[in-house]
Amino acid sequence: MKGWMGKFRTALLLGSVMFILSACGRDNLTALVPKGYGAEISMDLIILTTVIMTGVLIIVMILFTIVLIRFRKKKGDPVITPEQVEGNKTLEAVWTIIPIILVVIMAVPTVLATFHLADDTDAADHINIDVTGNQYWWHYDYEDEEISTSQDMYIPVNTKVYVHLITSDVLHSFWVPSLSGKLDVNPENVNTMYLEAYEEGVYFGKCAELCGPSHSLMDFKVVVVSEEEYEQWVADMQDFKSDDLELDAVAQEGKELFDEKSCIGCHATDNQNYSAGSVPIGPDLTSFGDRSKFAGYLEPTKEHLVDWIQDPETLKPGNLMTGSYPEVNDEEADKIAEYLLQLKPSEVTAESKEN
Ligand code: HEC
Ligand SMILES: [Cu+2]
Repeated sequence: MKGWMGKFRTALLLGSVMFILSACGRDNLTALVPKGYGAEISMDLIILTTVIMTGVLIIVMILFTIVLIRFRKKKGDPVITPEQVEGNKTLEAVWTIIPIILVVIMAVPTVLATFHLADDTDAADHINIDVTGNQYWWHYDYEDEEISTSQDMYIPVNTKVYVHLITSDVLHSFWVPSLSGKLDVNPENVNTMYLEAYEEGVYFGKCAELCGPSHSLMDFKVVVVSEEEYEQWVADMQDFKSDDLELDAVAQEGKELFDEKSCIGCHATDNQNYSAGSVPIGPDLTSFGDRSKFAGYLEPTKEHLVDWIQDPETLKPGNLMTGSYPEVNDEEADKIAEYLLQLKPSEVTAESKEN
């Protein structure tokens, strides 16, 4: 009785965990609902392998059940030793060749797709973004457009966008599950792949390589906008000058404090074009007021921002901003926050695309 109860409890526990976890999948954060070319190809491969593996499982289970039922020893049957088939050449050949064929059926399309998605021969005709992974944030340099931004990446819909990945520190991995497969971000060699999104919207990106204590907070967004919106966004970013902003007195003080507290040493607030290989020490804040999230996961509210400026360590352990600037009191943090939230170069924002 006790054993039975134990099993029942385990089943109940596993069942509820499955039920709860099944609600964890987020729209635009799942490879199982592809919204882009690379993700679609991955999905086809997932289906192919799942069908083959399920087929094998079903066939084996059917044969197993038949054998169990047909060749059972019934009451009164004599005890016999069944015919031994060890070393039977035909059997050995069959169960070696069939799996090899199955593996080939799965491997050939997988390898072809891998090369196909890594083919960058037409990159010069498309948008090219140099992506740098940093502990624990992402930076983007748009090559031809000569603009830079961090955390939220803007791309046009139904267009090939090449991303050239490199890291400034440790290994990371760039993954936007709904749009494409993941690709390692290494310190020396640039890895290239492309994104092609089919629908406008905000897609969730993740760092998929354990890179330190705040690895799980190294999230980013890909904001997919229409062709016209993209052009608008690029033009807005190119034209933006934080000195041209009409700031009220509080924000103006915030801007001055941003200099005084040496924030400016690590954060750009005007569109910069970083020469290849030289990336800023901290996220580019040119379009900070348009962010969907900051520090990877925080809602861009004034309260969060004040907390962040005063104590980033608690919010993101191990981040590289902690302890690098003089103390900022409540009032000062408030002013700086006021200023940063007004850095809004464009009407085209993640917010306008959120579904
Ligand atoms: C030593 C360089 C350095 C200094 C100085 C510095 N920061 Fe940072 N800051 C960083 C780094 C690195 C990050 C990225 C942290 C992360 O997300 O892991 C960051 C993140 C931020 C972010 C979030 C950006 C985003 O979009 O995710 C804000 C806002 C910010 N810093 C404001 C400030 C302010 C205000 C000051 C001055 C009081 C300051 N920083 C001083 C390096 C610095
Ligand atoms: Cu990472």
